[in-house]
Amino acid sequence: MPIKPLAFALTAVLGMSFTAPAFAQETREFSVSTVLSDAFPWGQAAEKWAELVSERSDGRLTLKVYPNAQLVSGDQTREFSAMRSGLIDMAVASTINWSPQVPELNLFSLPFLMPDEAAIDAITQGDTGKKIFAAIDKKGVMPLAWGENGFRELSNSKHPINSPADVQGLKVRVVGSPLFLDTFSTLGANPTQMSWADAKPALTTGAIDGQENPLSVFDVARVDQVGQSYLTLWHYMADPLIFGVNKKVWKSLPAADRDLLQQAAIDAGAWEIEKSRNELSETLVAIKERGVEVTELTPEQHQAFVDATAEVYTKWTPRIGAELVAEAQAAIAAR
Ligand code: X2X
Repeated sequence: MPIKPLAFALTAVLGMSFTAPAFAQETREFSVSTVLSDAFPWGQAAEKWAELVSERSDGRLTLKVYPNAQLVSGDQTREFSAMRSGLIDMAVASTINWSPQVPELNLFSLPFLMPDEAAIDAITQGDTGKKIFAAIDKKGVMPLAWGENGFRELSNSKHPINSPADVQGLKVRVVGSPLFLDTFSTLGANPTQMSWADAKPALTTGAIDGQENPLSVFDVARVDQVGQSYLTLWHYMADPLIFGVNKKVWKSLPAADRDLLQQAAIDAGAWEIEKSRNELSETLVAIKERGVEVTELTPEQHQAFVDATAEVYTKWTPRIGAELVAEAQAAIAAR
């Protein structure tokens, strides 16, 4: 009988709204999308967020983490759109994966913009970071806090890379924004865009020669086991992580829960940034111990890469916003 469940549902709804204010009692579960699992700092950031939210809400709010971009069938560049439309409630996401929908996020992918960790912080923790959050907000997702995937280093199966000439003709897997195609094409490589889910099989079969990812990803995903024997520490860019919430979900939350969620994201992000930075040197030792040949560039070798990729700025600065790029450069210079 259809009447019964309906009557039951109405009683439940009315009962709930009459017995107590909704914000005090309502138990809610939200989905959180990540690309990498909790074997990686990235997934750990999301789990930490979930843990803090559960603790601080006495179990009233649950964040359920769905790793491996499974909520978008592995297609990580669709995550932002899926969040905006409400298919995903929340995410801890790389700036790279959201950059197709939020052009300002390409800022972080400009080659050699950020020489060190202090430069990342100068952007994310300053006015530029606020402007970037405003751009995300304007595109339909509520940004709450920053985390970090890390400086992305270049690996390949063919030979050590010391100079742009060594990159010539290499088939390199890149992700996300077309900016990466420009960076690698400018260097004379043969870049191919594909998701992380497709990257490891392509490395295994030799369909591609190289990839770029932070040391933590190279290490945990055992990229050395799929023939990537050469790793160059060129620090050409770093992708921060962003904790974000679907706008409808955000608006549905009482102010106290919004504060709780945001503070937990800020705390989880700060925890993860510190942890992943602290683990870097140990990770590098582990990678070297597995026999990977690690190349550290001299200042002159590094500069050759900076010079060779300069034209990426010409094309991408107007797309990102000339003012935003200039402001980021000034913040970095003043760090
Ligand atoms: O796909 C990648 O390379 C990864 C896991 O680093 C991102 O999602 C940006």
